[in-house]
Amino acid sequence: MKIDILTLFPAMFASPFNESIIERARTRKLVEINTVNIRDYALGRHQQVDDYPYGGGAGMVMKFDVLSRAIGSLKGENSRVIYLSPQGKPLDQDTVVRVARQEHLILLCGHYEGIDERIMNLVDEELSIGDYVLSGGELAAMVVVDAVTRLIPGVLGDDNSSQEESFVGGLLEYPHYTRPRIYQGEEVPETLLSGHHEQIRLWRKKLSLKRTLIKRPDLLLKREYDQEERKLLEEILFNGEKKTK
Ligand code: 9D3
Repeated sequence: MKIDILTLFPAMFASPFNESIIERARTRKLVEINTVNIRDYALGRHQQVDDYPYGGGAGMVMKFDVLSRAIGSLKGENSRVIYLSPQGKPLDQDTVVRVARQEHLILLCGHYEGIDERIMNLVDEELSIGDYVLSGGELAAMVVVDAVTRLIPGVLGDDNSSQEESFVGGLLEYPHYTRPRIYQGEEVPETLLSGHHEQIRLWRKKLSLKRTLIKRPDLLLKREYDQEERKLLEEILFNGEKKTK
């Protein structure tokens, strides 16, 4: 996977891409990430990247000709141009999975009041990372790169991909514990110490369901349930009592 990021602030990307999982994926050539300075495609003495809006009003607008040259120089057969914008579709894991299947991403970051609307003819997809106001598309692009990179085969190790699928669109994670077993009177749940793998599996599943019910009921509604999950949900909802029917 190759990812080109078009930005006026390439320096913002240095440290997030040089740490942890993304750094390792880059070193292992599983992903190639390039930041491209939009200003490199601006002409003239002043390398102007924005201009006053036609029709007047406050703020500046990023120039279409500059962005068009930039995108044109990067675009190939299998490129997907993604514009990070507050007006985009809010990012979710299904979108991340779909985007991660692409061969080449061009991520366009806006940073001014706006961008000349004609750019939309060169954009394949418009993504937001949520309903709050950022000062530019750069942090959003980093979020996309991070979420996508960890799905590239080999990045996390192979046993993770199946786990990923069962989690995605599903439930919140169960609670984790490690040593010490008791600290300041707080104990690790007994079941986890039992060594009964099946009991532990059911305990974890139940706590995933319970946690999702309490913290993210919206996720519970989106999901389908097998027999075992129905039984656990019943136990949660009816406080352990068996339904007599
Ligand atoms: C004066 C401009 N704003 C009116 C409220 C519109 C606006 C334009 C550009 C607000 C923020 C931005 C910069 N944000 C992004 O480029 C952005 C973003 C975001 O702000 N929130 C969530 N996802 C994204 S993706 C890109």
